[in-house]
Amino acid sequence: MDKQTPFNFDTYDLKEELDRLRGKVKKPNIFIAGATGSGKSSVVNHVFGRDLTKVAAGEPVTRGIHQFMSDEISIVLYDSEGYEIGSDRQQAYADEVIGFVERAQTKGAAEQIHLVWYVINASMKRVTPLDRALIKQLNEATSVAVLLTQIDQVDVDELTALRQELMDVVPEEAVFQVSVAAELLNDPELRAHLDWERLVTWSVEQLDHSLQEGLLMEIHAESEAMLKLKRKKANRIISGYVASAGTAAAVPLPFADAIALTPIQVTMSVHLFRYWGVKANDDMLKTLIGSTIIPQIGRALSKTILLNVMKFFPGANAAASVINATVASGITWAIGLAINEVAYRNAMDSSKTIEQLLDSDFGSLFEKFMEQNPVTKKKS
Ligand SMILES: Nc1nc2c(ncn2[C@@H]2O[C@H](COP(=O)(O)OP(=O)(O)O)[C@@H](O)[C@H]2O)c(=O)[nH]1
Ligand SMILES: [Mg+2]
Repeated sequence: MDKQTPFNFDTYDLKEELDRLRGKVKKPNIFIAGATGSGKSSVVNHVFGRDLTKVAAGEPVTRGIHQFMSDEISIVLYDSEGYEIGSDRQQAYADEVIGFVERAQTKGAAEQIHLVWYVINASMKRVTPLDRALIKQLNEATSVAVLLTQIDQVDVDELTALRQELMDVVPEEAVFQVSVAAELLNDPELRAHLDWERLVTWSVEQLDHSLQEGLLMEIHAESEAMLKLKRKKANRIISGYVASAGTAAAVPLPFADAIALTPIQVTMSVHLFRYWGVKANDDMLKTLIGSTIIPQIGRALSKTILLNVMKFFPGANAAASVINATVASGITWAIGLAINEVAYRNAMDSSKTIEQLLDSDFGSLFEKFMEQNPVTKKKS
């Protein structure tokens, strides 16, 4: 067994690690189509919690289509200038949009349009033949969600009629009725008629696994359903690190007050904090890991768990202070799940800060996940 160079937390370059992570997240390309005033910007504001077209720099990619991207944003947004319904410009718009999307689909995976949100203002009370033709064409090129917006302006019959007009255009599950009107959003009963959450879930599922994380990071998740989706999808991030911890054969295992984290685990922790949008600067993240996570893992590992783990794994040799890949994987898994759960709780209930939650909950969660973890369980 090769011994790794001992990991020195103090000289760990968190900033470099963050830059590397940022560069690695693959960004889904999302195209927002629809008439001027249909509610495109309002949709973006609501789903992402901010107007990404103001935060990011916009570049025209065709006459009427702008691309919005930024190092700080994990999706790329394409907003189209739209057209006045019924104007001559509508056909030109349709040609421009379909031309752009079809061209993009001939390029590499990173440049393709992964998702189209086609916005129709429900209060216009019609789906134009041009809309129908364009949606059909787009749907042959990529995944298209049709958003019926401003539904606070229509009644049930009008909404049903609109859905009827879309029946032969897209599958029913790709039609979403939404509104940003406060009287609907703030009333639990009325809110249940809005498809915001279904839109996000559906959109995430349309994407390749490698692109889902980027979208989930940008989602303005408030509701329990969204936060649970985010928690569940983090498992994929964690398993990536578990796999690399498993290949990093022998890991020096320090005892007692020493540091029980490997670079892989620190990077995973930072990655998860980022994924959850934990608002903390880089130094603060590092301090958090150093002051709350590391000591708790050290304590937990030096207790019974470590003894149990070692009983199950002859490869874990206390005398040599070395653990084998299987144990390393198990520890990585438990750290990942514990951080994920803490971040989830923090998002659910903001009355406690992330520091407080790490202090109060991380240790017991880590122990719980160590006991439950699939790696250690399989062998015992
Ligand atoms: N009542 C109502 N008005 C909305 C809703 N969404 C957008 N609007 C209004 O419709 C207008 C156009 O919206 P905007 O998002 O700018 O559309 P865009 O031109 O497609 O980007 C604005 O005055 C919005 O305030 C909604 O759900 N309900
Ligand atoms: Mg707009």
